[in-house]
Amino acid sequence: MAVAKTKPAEQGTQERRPLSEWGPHETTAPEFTKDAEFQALRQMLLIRRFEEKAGQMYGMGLIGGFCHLYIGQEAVVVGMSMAKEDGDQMITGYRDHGHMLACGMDPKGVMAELTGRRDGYSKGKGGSMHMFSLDKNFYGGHGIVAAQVPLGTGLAFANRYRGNNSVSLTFFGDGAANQGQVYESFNMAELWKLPVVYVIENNRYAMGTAVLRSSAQTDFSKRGLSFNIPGKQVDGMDVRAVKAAAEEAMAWCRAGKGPTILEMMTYRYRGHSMSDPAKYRTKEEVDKVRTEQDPIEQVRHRLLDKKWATEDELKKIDASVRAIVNEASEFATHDPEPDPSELYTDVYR
Ligand SMILES: Cc1ncc(C[n+]2csc(CCOP(=O)(O)OP(=O)(O)O)c2C)c(N)n1
Ligand SMILES: [Mg+2]
Repeated sequence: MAVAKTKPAEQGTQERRPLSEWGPHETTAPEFTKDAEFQALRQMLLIRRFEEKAGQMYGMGLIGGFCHLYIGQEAVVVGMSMAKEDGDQMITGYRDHGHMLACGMDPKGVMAELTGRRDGYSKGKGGSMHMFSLDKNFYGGHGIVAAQVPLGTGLAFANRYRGNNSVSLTFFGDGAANQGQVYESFNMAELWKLPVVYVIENNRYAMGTAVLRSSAQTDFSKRGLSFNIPGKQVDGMDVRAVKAAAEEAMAWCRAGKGPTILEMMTYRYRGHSMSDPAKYRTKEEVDKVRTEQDPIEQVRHRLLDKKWATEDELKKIDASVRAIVNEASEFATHDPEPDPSELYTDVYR
């Protein structure tokens, strides 16, 4: 038997698709109507500005604990939510503020939870990774990598059982995709034809580990093949491509054909969390994605090119979004902390 001459980590970087070839299978996306472009712009801007503000507030010591920003990945959750129907659920991991906002949760309540205040979604006791809204069909917010995958599969089981025609949108990362419970979930979901779209947000890194160093099969859209679950790679930086793929996947689920996988090729601009100096990648790599693929810039350019908006109108939209975010941060810094008696409520044994 031949003996490997290189260390496992080095082997992992060889014979794999180099980063320069990184990209989705399909690169064309159907056009958006003018209304859809504006809707996508507003929603993505809300997430971007909210996250920038959360980053600043964290730096000022107003937010404590874990805080994982979604900046760069906005097109994924916004495109998915544009295809959503009333009753469809969303569930994700800890990089979750964008999902909450896309579900229509109140930015004030999300920000107040980040600052640990009493009007936060979990009464200030949960923080960044632990918020829920039954009202908006958002099921968290989970700090344990991949824990949301069986839970999201369970939501789909409930939909099937109740015959309500709703779909569970279950989001997780490229790192989470290597977890065992993901494959147990895939098996049951296909066996019982559960209406779940597994959205793998492939942002190329799991903490400081690049996908190419950690994953034997880096095409995550193929991860369901042995269970007969169809998958597709999607340009997760183009909100139009995301919405189109989401519609197709959700129609499949609603037709009773079972689960599907969408691998979103995306990128996070910030570190894994606020404490990550991101030394495992170059500034050039980040700058290249920002300048060539930014999801918000893509929409802005199309609106200007088609003369659907002027620079001035776009600035006004940005200002109105900033005003919503400023109002949320004002609220979150003036809202009182929870009463100490809250220490003894919502505790289960
Ligand atoms: C079961 C478990 N193992 C390890 C961790 C530590 N951890 C937190 S995030 C993370 C990386 C996950 O990366 P990915 O799934 O790609 O999501 P991303 O952070 O890129 O959004 C790890 C290993 C954890 N929270 N839970
Ligand atoms: Mg990742």
